[in-house]
Amino acid sequence: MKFKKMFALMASTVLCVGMLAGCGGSTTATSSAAGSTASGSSSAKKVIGFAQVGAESGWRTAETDSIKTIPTLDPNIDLKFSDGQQKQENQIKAIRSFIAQKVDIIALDPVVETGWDTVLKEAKDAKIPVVIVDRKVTVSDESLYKCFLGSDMVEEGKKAAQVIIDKFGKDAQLNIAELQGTVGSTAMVGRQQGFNDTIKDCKNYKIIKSQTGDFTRAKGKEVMEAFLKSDGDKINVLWAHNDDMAVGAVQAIEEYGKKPGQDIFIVSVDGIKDMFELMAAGKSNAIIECNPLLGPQLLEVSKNILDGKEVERSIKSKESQFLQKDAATELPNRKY
Ligand code: GYE
Repeated sequence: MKFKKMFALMASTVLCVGMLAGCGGSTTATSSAAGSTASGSSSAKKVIGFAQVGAESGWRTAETDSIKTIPTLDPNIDLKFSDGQQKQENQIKAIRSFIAQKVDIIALDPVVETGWDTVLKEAKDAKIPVVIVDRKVTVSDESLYKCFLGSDMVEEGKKAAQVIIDKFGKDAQLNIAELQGTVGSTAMVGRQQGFNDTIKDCKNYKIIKSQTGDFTRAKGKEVMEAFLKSDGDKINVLWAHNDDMAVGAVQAIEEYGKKPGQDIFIVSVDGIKDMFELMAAGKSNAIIECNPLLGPQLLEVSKNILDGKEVERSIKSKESQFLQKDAATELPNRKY
C-alpha cells in the first residue's frame, strides 16, 4: 500500500515536471561546462536568455541547434533557453523569468510582431539589453531593443515572385495557391508583401487560394488538400512561405494524383535538406534561402553589447537562392 502511494506520488511529480517543461513557460539552462550555474550571480560568466518561438519547422530546429552552440563557442557565456511553443504568452513569461534571473542579455525571436511593448519596457527598466532575432517587433518606442539580427523577409518574397516571373513571363495566365506562415509574424507579413508587390504588374497572375498553414508540415498538407479539393485543376503554382508547408503540400499533391514540380510549379523559402531532396527528385522548383544558423552572429553581437561597443541597428544574415538544376550539387553542402 505504502509503496503504491509513494509510486503514485513519484509518478505525479514526474508528470508535473514534464508538463511544466512542456508548457514553454519554464526556462532551461544549457551550458557547455558541466556544473555551471548559469545564474549570472556568483559565476563570472555572462548569461544570454533566449526566448524561442517554438519547434514548428526544420528551420526552427536548425536555429535552436545553432543558438545552443553559443556556450561551446565561448566558455565565458552561458545560455538560458525557452521554447514558447508558438505562443506569445509563453514567450512573455520567459522574458519575465529572464528578468527575474538577472540575465545579461535577452534575445527574443518573436512569434508575432506586435504586443511586446510592456514586457520590453520591463526589460529596459531592469537595464537588460534586448536583441531581436529572426522576426521583427513593432513597438512604439524603438529604444526598447538594441538591435535586430536576421533576414529580410520582404526580399525573400520578392525573390520567390521573381523566380515565377522568370519561368513563366509577366504575361502568363497563372493561378497561384499561397500557403501563408503564422499570421502576424514577420516571416509571413514580409514574404507576402514582397511577393505581392513584385507580381502586381502581372495582370494575369491570380492568387486564387491563400490560407495559413502556420509554418508546419501537417497544416501545410491539410490546407493544400482543401485547396486541391476545391480548385485542384486550376492551380498552376504553389507559393509556400516555408519549406515545411511545401513538403506537406507535395504529399497532398501526390495523393491527389498530380505531379508536384511538373503539374504544379512550387517555390518555397528556407532551404532545409528535406526540401532540397524533393527538389533534387524534381518535385519542387525553387528554394529561397533563409539562414537559421544565427548562433555565432548572436554571440558576436551580444559580446559587443556587453563590451559597451556600438552595434548596428539591423544586422543581416547571409543567404542565397537555388533552382531545381542546382539541387543535387547543393544537397551535400546543406547544414540544416
Ligand atoms: O521561414 C519558418 C519558421 O521566422 C524565418 O519561421 C522564420 C520562419 C521560417 O517556422 O520555417
